[in-house]
Amino acid sequence: MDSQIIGQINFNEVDLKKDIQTINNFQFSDAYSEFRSGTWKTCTLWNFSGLSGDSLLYEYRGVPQKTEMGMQLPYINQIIEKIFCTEKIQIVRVVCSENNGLIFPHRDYLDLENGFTRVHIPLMIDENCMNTERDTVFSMRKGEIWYLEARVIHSAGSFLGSKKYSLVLDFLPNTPIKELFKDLSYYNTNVEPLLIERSPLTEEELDSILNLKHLINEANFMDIATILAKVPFFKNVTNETFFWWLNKITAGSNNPTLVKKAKKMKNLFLEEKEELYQPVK
Ligand code: YCP
Ligand code: CO
Repeated sequence: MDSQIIGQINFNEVDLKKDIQTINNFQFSDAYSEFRSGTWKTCTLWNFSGLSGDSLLYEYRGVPQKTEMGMQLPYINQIIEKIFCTEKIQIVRVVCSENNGLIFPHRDYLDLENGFTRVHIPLMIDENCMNTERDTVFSMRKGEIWYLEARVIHSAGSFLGSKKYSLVLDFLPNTPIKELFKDLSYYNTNVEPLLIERSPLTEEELDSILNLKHLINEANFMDIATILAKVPFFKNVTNETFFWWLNKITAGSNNPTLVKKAKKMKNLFLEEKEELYQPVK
């Protein structure tokens, strides 16, 4: 796995709770909704413009401004400013997922020139919130500081009744991990990640998946894509199998519209073309 734990924070629970209560009342953005199923949403705390509505990612030169929402979270700002080299930060967001919400397997920064160095810090989470990276599944724990290797295929979901708030910091591209930290006492690469064991995919399960070609239509396409995207969290298959299955199922459906939809999805998630995004400048 290329993502790794790079540090740990012991939160002041009282102060964190106050900020989380504030976040609960935020109006989250629907940016990148093409990549999600169910509830997966973001709110932008720091960015180039200082405008909360400026919620798509883009590279810029200069220092980040706190948005209206960012300014309302004193404890989270204090933590970021104490631990990290803020001059290397470009964007800070909170990502929320709940109600079995998920982000489909994808690679990030495809629409950007260099991308970012991405750090995740879960603020509220439990072990039913999981991430995949290729053929590995893991759960981040509260307060862990993770380097997320977003350039390789990954996905995430919050299952059963679980809800996640994760602080996502995008630093300048190619920043060596140690150089993200202002206070190196938070840097620690010796914490074992919580890896999730999965059961093997049986023949019957695979047959059931491929037999969805008989059922798939334009009305249930996204539902079936959602079912497929959830399999790698629980069954021992690589997350990239999602694209292989969707291709096989749509090809077997004899509906060219569905084949096209599947191709479009793969193109957007793995091989993005520039014109699909119009970043706010
Ligand atoms: C992000 N990038 O970095 C989004 C998530 C895929 C594109 C969905 O938040
Ligand atoms: Co991503």
